[in-house]
Amino acid sequence: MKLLLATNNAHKKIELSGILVGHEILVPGDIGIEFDCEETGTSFLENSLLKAGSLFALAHAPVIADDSGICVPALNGEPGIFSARYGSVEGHSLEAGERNDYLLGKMRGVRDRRCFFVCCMTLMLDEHRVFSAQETLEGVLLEAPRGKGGFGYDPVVYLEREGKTVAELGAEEKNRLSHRGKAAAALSRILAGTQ
Ligand code: ITT
Repeated sequence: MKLLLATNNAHKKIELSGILVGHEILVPGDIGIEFDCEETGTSFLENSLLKAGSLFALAHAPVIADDSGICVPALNGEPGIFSARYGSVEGHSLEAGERNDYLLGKMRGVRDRRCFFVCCMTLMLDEHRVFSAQETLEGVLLEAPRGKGGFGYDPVVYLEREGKTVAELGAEEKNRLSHRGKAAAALSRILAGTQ
């Protein structure tokens, strides 16, 4: 099935295309739609529903939306739903590497280094057929980045069982373990049952 992904993040398209094999993942730009959804929700679920609903209103075709981020218990759950703009000040948005430095700066000297990624993914087949799945990936924050793969916070999140950061995983391995991979796998099962 053709699925329109409500994102401007090219990494999400790449990852999702590797997870939802057999489906064609398009982003708004692929079909000439300019998409910019204001993320005014107070949870990953609310923002995911907002993104799905606003793209569906423009495209009137099956849509998938992903709202994701990283939560750090020692920082009271920060950056959470604000992960994409963490550390940015009005008019100046940080690059991913700078954002990682900003997060590690906040964690300097903090012993509880637990963190977890969250992804809430919503599939909107039509206005009345809406499915959401939310998943996590748990890790610990390193003191310095490691690895070149993935995107965003991947180089600073270490997975103890794998003995690697998320940025040191192969693409397939990340998709198997990740918050996004697990949420998409749940929706893929729903898709298989609804076609
Ligand atoms: P769209 O809203 O256009 O989809 P975005 O990047 O702004 O793109 P989000 O609002 O969902 O998306 O913010 C997600 C941020 O959380 C993302 O920019 C990364 O900083 C971080 N993030 C989410 N998933 C991640 C992953 O798998 N690996 C590393 N960082 C991730």
